[in-house]
Amino acid sequence: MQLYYAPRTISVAVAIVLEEAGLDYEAISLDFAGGEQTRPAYKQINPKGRVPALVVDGGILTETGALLDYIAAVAPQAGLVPDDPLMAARMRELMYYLASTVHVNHAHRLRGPRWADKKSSWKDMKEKVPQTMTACCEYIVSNGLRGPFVLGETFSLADAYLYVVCSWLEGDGVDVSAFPKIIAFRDTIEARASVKAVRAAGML
Ligand SMILES: N[C@@H](CCC(=O)N[C@@H](CS)C(=O)NCC(=O)O)C(=O)O
Repeated sequence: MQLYYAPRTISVAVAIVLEEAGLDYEAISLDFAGGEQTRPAYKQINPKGRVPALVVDGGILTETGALLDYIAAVAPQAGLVPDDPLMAARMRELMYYLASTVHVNHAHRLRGPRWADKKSSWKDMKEKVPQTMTACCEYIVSNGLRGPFVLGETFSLADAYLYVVCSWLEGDGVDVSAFPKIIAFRDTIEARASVKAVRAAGML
């Protein structure tokens, strides 16, 4: 497999899960500062101009949640999705929330031109990010993160996803000290060999 990624982006969740699954992969870093994700060569890989993209036997996959589910399915021995349907749905409940709400709120800090043309609108959107991301943290600690892992005692796909999102919080202006459960969660995930491996590779 080949993983197209950029350091510290959501694509790193895919690298963490590939490590957890014990699968071989080649990590290909894109130069976001140089706009490599917007160039025609990369748009042939992912027409959306985003990371991650994962080249697998049979095609190219995009969307973080879909990639994580694919990896879990091809490496069932890693036990990354719970067998219990309700717990599996709980895991995806948080993953869909991260994709559809939290990541989108975060993107308002740097990607204002996606939604508005006026610079004053970008400034307004950016200023709102600490508030929206703090509200997301409040929801997550009350309803999404059981502790120590998302689902309680067992690591699952949602932990890798949430971990990368939580690595953005200081940059998004969230007072993380107000969320000791998130600090404890980050410490728990940080200690995993998978995270140490991607950090050593310069992805985090
Ligand atoms: N819904 C997509 C979002 C992917 C996404 O927006 N990735 C960001 C990095 S965190 C990106 O590639 N941004 C590049 C850009 O906006 O130009 C997913 O979950 O995979």
